[in-house]
Amino acid sequence: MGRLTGTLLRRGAAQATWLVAAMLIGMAALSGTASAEQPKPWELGFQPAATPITQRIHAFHDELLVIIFLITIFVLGLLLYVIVRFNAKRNPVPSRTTHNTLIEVLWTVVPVLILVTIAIPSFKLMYYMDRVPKESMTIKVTGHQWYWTYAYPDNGGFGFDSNMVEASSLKPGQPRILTADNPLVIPVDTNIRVQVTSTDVIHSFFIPSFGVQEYAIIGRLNEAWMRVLHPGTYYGECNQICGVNHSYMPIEVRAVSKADFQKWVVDAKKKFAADAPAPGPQPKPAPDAAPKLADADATTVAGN
Ligand SMILES: [Cu+2]
Repeated sequence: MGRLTGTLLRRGAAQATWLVAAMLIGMAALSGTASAEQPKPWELGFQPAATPITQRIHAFHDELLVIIFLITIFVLGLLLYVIVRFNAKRNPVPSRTTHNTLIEVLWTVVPVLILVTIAIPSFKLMYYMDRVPKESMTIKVTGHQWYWTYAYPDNGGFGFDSNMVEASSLKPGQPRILTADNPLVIPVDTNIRVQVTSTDVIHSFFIPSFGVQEYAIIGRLNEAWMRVLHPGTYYGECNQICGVNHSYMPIEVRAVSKADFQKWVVDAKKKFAADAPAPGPQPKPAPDAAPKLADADATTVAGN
């Protein structure tokens, strides 16, 4: 009986070793291919970090993983020890011990110390994410049901809407539900202040590879910041349930070199000048345009 159990245990251990090895190889293969900045099928872990904030978030996550691993192993060890050492067969007459001051102090103080060790880097990271260090430009993001508006107040004050590209209109290589008709274009290596607000319900501006997630709340101006390290296309989504088309308001960000960004600004100003005005206070309409607006309003009111 003992020999049979031993054989079974050994076989189980061998199988478990193989399973763990296969999982590790699979994880290594997947992490090797996950080089882009968008979700991938069967992806494990985070999207690669694209900003200093995300790098710090990932480092903090890895630290926590070590702490969690050590705690789990310790608790598992204790459980196994108790199961083996204090089972009914070995202890026909159980001990009636109920209190041990030293152990009680230890299991209160040690977790407190662990939490403090976690809290210090956690708060440091929160404050780092909260304040933009010496920003060089601002972008205003406005959430709507169900699209985003991006405005560039210190680059000429132009703005534009960014809508999802329907699956039937996608070009090869464009990801479904993540591609936008007018992506948010930003320069790399620039501290960008992102102001986020909304006009209807609560949305959330979320770009995983930037470590940016900011609520878009009506009547409030929330703030985040980002500095993208490498040029590329990055994807995010609204991640606050905001209505029936919540999953169809993607965020596509194109990070380009500073020179390319300046070129894009010149083109974008012309391209979007003819479109609807950007959100925020608008210059007064020219005198010749005013009667037209008044007429339109009067018609609408009369029609109602
Ligand atoms: Cu939304």
